[in-house]
Amino acid sequence: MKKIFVGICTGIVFFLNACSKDDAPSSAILATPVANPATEINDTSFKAKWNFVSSAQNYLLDVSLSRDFTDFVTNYNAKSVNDLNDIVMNLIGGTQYYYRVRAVRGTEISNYSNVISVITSGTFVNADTLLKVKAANNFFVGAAVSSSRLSGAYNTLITTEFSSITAENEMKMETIFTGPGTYNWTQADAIVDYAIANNINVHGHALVWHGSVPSWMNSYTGTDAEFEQLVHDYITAVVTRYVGKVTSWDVVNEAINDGGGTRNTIFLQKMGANYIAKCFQWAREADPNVLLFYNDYNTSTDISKQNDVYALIDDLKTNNVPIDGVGLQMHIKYDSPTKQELQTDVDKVLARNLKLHFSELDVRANSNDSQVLNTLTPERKLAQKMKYREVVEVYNAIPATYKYAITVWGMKYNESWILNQFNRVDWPLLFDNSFNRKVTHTGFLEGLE
Ligand code: 9MR
Repeated sequence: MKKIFVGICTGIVFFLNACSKDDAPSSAILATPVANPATEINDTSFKAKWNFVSSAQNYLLDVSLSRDFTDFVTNYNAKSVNDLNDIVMNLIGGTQYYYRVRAVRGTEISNYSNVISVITSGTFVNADTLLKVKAANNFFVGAAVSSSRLSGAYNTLITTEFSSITAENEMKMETIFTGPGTYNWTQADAIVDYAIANNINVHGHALVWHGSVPSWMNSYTGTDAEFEQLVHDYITAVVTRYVGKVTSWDVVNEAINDGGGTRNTIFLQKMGANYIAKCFQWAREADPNVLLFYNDYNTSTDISKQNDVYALIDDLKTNNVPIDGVGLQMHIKYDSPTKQELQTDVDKVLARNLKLHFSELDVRANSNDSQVLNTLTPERKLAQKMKYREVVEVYNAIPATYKYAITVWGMKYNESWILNQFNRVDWPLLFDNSFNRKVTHTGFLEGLE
């Protein structure tokens, strides 16, 4: 009896197996392709690219003028392509396009890939949506850049959206000052030359900052007078090299502590309390026309720090130290500072008859003291957008004579220092990882209305 039962069960399992084999697909599920940023972008064409999908026979490429693919470029509504790229032609110069791709195997069609944004070179049709155009000639709209990110889609974005650049790192002491009397100009020159070739302003960052002291200087064993001479020679060499090419410099960066008080840097220790004034003076001697800024962060919310920053600036002015402006870095959060806090801070700069630079703008959607998000919720996204808008509104409303630039601290989300600093995901900039404009960009534009 038991044997008969086992036999029947085995028969059933065999039967089921046989059925399922007949019904099963002949191979694995067709994977979704990954689209890559366009290359060879020019006025009327670009090369759309994507990754290989195993066992795909061809691909279907969509190219559209709208992100939701409601209006296709002629012949690009599921254009069949047998390669992993396609040169999309007969386009309009300076125009935003989007593409996506699907893989095909027989009658099977995969899901859509990610969407890639690309702007053809030339004059943008919808110029009013470009940051620098919208800001007219009232002030520069800047971006922090690096010498390795000046071509391809970076180049397209920089040259279409921005009128100014700042080296995020490569014009700092740690990069340039390789030893006593020796300098590495390679990256700094590349950035400045790029700006000149593209008619873009350069803001220099930063001559003296405790956060970028070369290790050989930190362990310097010479006298204090020799150390001071090194700093003098450094400032003179850097400013002199870029006379007529760099419009402005952050001369001293972050000299005041969080919570107030003079920051105890190597410069303070070796050169004394007067080091800040000396650095400004040396920069002025090297270039009589360059704009000289003091640059710092968190001054809108840390009121003790705010007081000490403006006390420092008052002291410089009282002593006729050449200072032209203040950089408020603006590494801020979706919910802080408030517009009023920001306005109060800004008014303190204007009251001192100094130019204002929002010099390192980014807006964290994850703030330290709130619940951390792993995906950006619609509510948080809106709050972040509104903070961008407020910041730009405040800046745009100041009198023209005080305006200089708003500089955004990077281009794409995934390249922001914020992600490393806080070791979590965030979306602090204007473009996503594929160079697509985000609502933060819209917030910036709305602030310019
Ligand atoms: O964004 C910069 C990051 O890539 C560097 O690792 C870091 C150290 O050089 O500096 C960051 O930029 C800072 C800027 O130079 C001064 N203000 C604070 C910025 C963020 O730390």
